[in-house]
Amino acid sequence: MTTITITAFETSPDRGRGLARDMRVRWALEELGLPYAVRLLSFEALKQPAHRTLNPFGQIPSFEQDGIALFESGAIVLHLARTHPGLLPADPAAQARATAWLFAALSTVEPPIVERSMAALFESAKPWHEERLAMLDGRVRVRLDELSAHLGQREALDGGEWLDGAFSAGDLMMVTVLRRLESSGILADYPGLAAYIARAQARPAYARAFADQLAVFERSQAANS
Ligand code: GTB
Repeated sequence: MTTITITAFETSPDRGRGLARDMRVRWALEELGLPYAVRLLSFEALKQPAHRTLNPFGQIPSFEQDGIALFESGAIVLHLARTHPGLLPADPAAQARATAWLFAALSTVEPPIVERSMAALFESAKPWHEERLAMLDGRVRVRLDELSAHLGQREALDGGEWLDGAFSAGDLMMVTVLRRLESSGILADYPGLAAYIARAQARPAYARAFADQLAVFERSQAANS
């Protein structure tokens, strides 16, 4: 087996907050105990042919190992979880449910959250901004209400702390998606979700992944000062 190589921002616009999508791949690698190398790319390098052969959309993260080259953070995390024990249950039905949660994070919960963050970041000067933000907040809250209710049921049923049984790739993905709301203040209205995120962040693998991506940002700042 050759070394796993992933790509990440040379200087992340999130300033080391671990919100860029290499964080979920780093976290999965740490959960699985897999060593890896990181190729850091500038925004310019992302759009060069060399990187587009790995990711046609010119984005991070990508993954390479033993002739397998992947893009899309969800595909990368799923590949890792399927090929190494630790992030998916062995039982086929439980494995399918954990995979469903990974897709739910990416295709049901993440889109309204990303749309809201984009509006907050780039549309604040528009005359219709407040009205649109309120509408987008409402869409996010529908999903948070539903997710919160699900986690509440899990806890009431058997003290379950995660989306379905043990911590899985589905929880890992959901937590990285929810973290994008940190600066919005919305999570303060969802103590159950805030506690769920905090439980995940208390995992040693999360701490290692977070520290590694933060170190990249800090080095980039030191080099530019
Ligand atoms: N669907 C793809 C996946 O899941 O892998 C999306 C990949 C993606 O959006 N990559 C972004 C990228 O490469 C970085 S993570 N953008 C550069 C480009 O498109 O040119 C998105 C991101 C960026 C910044 C913050 N932030 O500052 O908080 C958060 C998330």
